[in-house]
Amino acid sequence: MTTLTSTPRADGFFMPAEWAPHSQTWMVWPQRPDNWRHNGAPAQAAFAAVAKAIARFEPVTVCATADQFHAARAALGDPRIRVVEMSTDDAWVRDTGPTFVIDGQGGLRGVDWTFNAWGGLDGGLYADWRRDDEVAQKILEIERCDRYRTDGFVLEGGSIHVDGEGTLITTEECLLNRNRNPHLSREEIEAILREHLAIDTVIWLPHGLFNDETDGHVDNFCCYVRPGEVLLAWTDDPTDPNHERCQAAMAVLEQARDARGRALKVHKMPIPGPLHATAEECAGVAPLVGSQPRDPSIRLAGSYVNFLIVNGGIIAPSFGDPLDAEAERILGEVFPDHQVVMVPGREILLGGGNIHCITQQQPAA
Ligand code: KQY
Repeated sequence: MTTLTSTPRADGFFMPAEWAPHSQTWMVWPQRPDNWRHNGAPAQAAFAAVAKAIARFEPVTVCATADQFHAARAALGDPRIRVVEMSTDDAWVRDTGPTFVIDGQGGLRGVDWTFNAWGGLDGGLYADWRRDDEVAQKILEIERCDRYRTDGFVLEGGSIHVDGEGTLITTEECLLNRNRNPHLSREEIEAILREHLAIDTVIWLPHGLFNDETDGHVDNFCCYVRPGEVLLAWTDDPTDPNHERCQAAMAVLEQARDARGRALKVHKMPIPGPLHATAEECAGVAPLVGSQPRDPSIRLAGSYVNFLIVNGGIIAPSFGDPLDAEAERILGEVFPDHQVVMVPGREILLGGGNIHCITQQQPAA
């Protein structure tokens, strides 16, 4: 397939909102033993449950390494789930996969951002990440989509959300982090986002959720639910380290105007927990030099905002927390035309993310 030297905007392509119709969702099968306990077995069961929940609404493709192809096929069962062989470093296709762009006339292409494992050698989460940096290209080859490659511009899909009407929301903690694009100013980063996603306005939240190992991805903290309305992770507890982050985000959102000149309506979503891994859960991980530390003292960045919108459904994590029912109620309220399906997310959280992080929607062309 062709690697294009123009930009999506110049060619009339844009990133649609997540609620626009999908042709399928992509996932990657987890197996990395320094991130997933017991060589990934409990995470594989959790990912399979997510894939099966999504498959009730739209087709799913799961990429698995040669080692795991047959195990994944057997565990996933459902014929609406396609399994393809692909070499990868880990399983976060939100961040390693392409950001699909459409032109509204049947055209579908992909943006292949440079991936550096959330910070490269300056706080990144593993080395090396070369196979993960190739995931977007491989997915685009499979789908016969032309590709825009941003050599020299690092970005992960989980660090952005769009409303499909010209506005993007992100965090300074991630996009302005010195371990992503230290050679670029805020204005230069905005210019690249405008060109590659065809957005006009960027809303910068100061931070993401406390202890998020991605350096504050917005998809674990705040998302659009429709144009002009966002859902923000929230705590009223002043002793919670997230309190200041929530207040700072609210201050920005209350002042913001989107690309259409609208003020935003902000819905609040309580933060579960505080959640921590148990000693037993940590003991199942096989650390390498440079792996993320896993320890019960470290608060996990659990969030109900880390859900995926699919055709007619919302696939959201539950945590066995007393707030699970409230989260399901709020999601039902803000998405009255979708069926909310809660899927256990603790095992995914132990690896550092959740359902939105392990999925990548492919919009219908
Ligand atoms: O949450 C994500 N988008 C990725 C998390 C990566 C965690 C690796 N341990």
